[in-house]
Amino acid sequence: MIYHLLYPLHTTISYFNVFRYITFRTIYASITALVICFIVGPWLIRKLQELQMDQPIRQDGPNTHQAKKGTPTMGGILILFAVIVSTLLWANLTVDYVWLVLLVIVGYGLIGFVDDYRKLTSMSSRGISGKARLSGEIALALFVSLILYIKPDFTSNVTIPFFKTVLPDLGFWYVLLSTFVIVGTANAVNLTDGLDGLAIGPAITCFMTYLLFAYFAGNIKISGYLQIPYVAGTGELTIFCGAVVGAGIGFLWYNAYPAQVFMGDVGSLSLGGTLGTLAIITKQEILLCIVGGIFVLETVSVIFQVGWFKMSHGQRIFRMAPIHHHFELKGWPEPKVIVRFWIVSILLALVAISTLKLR
Ligand code: 57M
Repeated sequence: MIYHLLYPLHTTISYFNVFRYITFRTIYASITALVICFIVGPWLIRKLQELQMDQPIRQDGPNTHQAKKGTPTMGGILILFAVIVSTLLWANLTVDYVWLVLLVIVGYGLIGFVDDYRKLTSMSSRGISGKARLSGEIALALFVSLILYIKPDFTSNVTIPFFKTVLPDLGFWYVLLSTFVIVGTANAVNLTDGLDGLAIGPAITCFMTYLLFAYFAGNIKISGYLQIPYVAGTGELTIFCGAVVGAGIGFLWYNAYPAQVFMGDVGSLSLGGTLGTLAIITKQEILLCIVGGIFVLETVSVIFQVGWFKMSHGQRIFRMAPIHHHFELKGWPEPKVIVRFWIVSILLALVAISTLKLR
């Protein structure tokens, strides 16, 4: 909105020329989202408590989690509200990619909200059926992937990290890859969100990384210099990523150990689905495995645990999956697990960014 209202006035008020710059609008999108969280956060937490939106704590988890009884969930509503308002204020709304990521964050947020609400009304940690949730996730991801596939200026080539000239064209198979990336990332973030700040920390580093990738991919000079695919219009996703980073930091203010609120599936599914969509639009699909390595590690730990548990008729690889519970049961205090996962996430983001030059 601000871009459309104030930039055209730069001919009379020269200062307003600043609104054309993506960097300026990204910074203020972050600040706006952060301030919204500080203003709305306390009210929302009180509201969730009044409505008794308390997270059901499972009995079969680490005993330390029983102390979390009474913590409200669905704090992801705060993240979504801050991101949507800040993006609508600061982004150039004529760019279709902006509406695409807003569609994903709202769509996956709604799926997560229904799941959270069902858990709370049935007072169990089971929500809507796994099949129903997965069907909704796949349907939305497929719709977004098809829109990208039919866009004339969007290619079905996949970027292979470390190889600048290897850009295999998957054709229609790209739609399936894209759907898998979006749904997979949504569920990986969902699995990771099992300790205070454990999901939002790596999400902040991931969105900061894709903020850079979106800026590079949308700038014809920088993308040419780095020899990465130029995707016209992704520069505006820098503003969206800035809003997510600001909202994530704002949410972390309340979700930091000991958490006053959990994000709920409304937060984890929407953040993950949007991160997957950004990886597709910026043509850095495979690199997401490095940037989001913490989410990959958590998901792989579950796959191996459940797979081996079934194959060995009850034996476990980890003390408990996902792997953050394994370290808890090894005696690591919760804050130590969380901060060490954050550190690994920052290292992975730096390595991923470095691959743009190591090609
Ligand atoms: C998502 N949800 C947290 C909160 C958050 C197949 C199996 C691995 C699935 C997995 C599972 O159910 N995952 C669901 C993780 C839950 O957090 C809520 O869910 C939202 C995210 N979707 O926003 O609303 C609990 O996590 C804790 N939490 C915090 N701080 C936070 O900021 O402490 C969350 C956010 C909350 C709270 O205790 O209640 C979750 O863990 O369920 N299942 C598991 O992860 C379970 N693992 C398991 O069953 N392992 C078995 C299997 C694999 C064979 C094994 O290894 O033997 C663990 N989770 C729980 N109890 N709660 C262990 C059992």
